[in-house]
Amino acid sequence: QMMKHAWDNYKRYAWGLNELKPISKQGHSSNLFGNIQGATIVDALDTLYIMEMKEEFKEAKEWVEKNLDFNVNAEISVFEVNIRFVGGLLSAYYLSGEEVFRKKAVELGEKLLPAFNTPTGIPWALLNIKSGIGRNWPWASGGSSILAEFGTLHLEFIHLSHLSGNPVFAEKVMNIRKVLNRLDKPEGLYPNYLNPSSGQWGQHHVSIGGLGDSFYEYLLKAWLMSDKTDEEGQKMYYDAVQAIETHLIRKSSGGLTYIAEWKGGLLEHKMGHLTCFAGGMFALGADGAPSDKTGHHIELGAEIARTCHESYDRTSMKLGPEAFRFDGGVEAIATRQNEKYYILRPEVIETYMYMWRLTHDPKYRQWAWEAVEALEKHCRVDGGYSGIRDVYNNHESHDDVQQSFFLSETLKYLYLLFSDDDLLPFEHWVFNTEAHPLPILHKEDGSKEEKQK
Ligand code: DMJ
Repeated sequence: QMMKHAWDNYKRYAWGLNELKPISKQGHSSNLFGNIQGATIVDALDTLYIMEMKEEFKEAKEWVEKNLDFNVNAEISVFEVNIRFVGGLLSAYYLSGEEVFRKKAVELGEKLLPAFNTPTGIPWALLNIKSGIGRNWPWASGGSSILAEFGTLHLEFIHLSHLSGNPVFAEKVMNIRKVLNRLDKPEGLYPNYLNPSSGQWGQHHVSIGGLGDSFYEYLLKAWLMSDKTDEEGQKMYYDAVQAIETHLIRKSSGGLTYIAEWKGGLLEHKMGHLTCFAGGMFALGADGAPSDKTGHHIELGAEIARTCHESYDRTSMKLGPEAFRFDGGVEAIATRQNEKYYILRPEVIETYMYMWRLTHDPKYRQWAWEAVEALEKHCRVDGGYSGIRDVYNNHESHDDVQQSFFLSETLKYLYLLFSDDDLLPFEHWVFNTEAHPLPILHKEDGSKEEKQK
């Protein structure tokens, strides 16, 4: 029902545009995608398929066939276009077997390749897909590329090589690891900034939330997606988690475990909503941890889930803020006005989904249901779903954006949480960072496409 409401309103008011403004009932365009259009359609394809919304899937597919066009003069975010568009198309292909999605994914992947034309091969953040000219975000430390951006291409690019027979995609992402493995890491941690020309770190700012997050996620998932043959990814992941535990994970005096940010050796006792995905990541990685650590990683996931639930529970709207702090006498509460918003993000529900699948503790379904009720009460409006400016207020001030990740992630993770475990089982699928399922490339599997069919 929620998906139908979000989709129908997007269709009615913003069809073919990137996102919907549910209050003003018109399209919303984000500069992350340049003038590539249809982000919500491509991001939602697999959710529609999984929810068996067949009519909607068919109209989305027809739009992709006729209108999804990458021959545009557009400067795009390589990371955002990869996780939403390439990821969305790949999943739609693997789920439906429709050739159009494979072709479009490979075509778009080829457009992204010039981003890697830097002295080190660490890609630019921004790329003009017509001219092939790249650059970095002007705000990034010393002209650096961002860890969570160049570190979140791996899963999609391995599949692009697999589906196109062209090894170049895989070579580009494997080279990123080579550069990282040559560098000294402060206390074993990965700074968020790396200069693509010099190959040196920028500011020593480490985060498991924004700017760092999905780099760690993709190390673990690269190993899982390789059917546990990618030992380099495995080692990088578990070594990183060890350093994170030693230097970033702390317990508040009230007993809440949290992941702080690290700035040149000093801790900022703040955790972002984005960081909450890490509960699910730790639990998903528990199985591959050294045998004496398996239970510990599950426990760590459970503790992060509890802390993130508290960040929701301590607001008036029962929806979590963008960031919450553990200093100045507060715990799991946002103290700055500009950190009190909620933009329909998935990470807390994502962690509940992993914890539910891996433990079957009913509290995760209860917590997810609390979030559903809060979404229905505060975010649902006539024209779709909107983010909220201040979750501590008793009255909603809507931000008027229905983010495409609400359809691709938040609603999909909720649906999976209340479905049986054999819907997209973890033995066969990994989810990219936008919740697009990609099949595990099984060792014995010469022709995986055949198997999927
Ligand atoms: C999504 O695009 C992805 O989950 C990404 O990893 C982080 N930001 C949004 C959702 O919050």
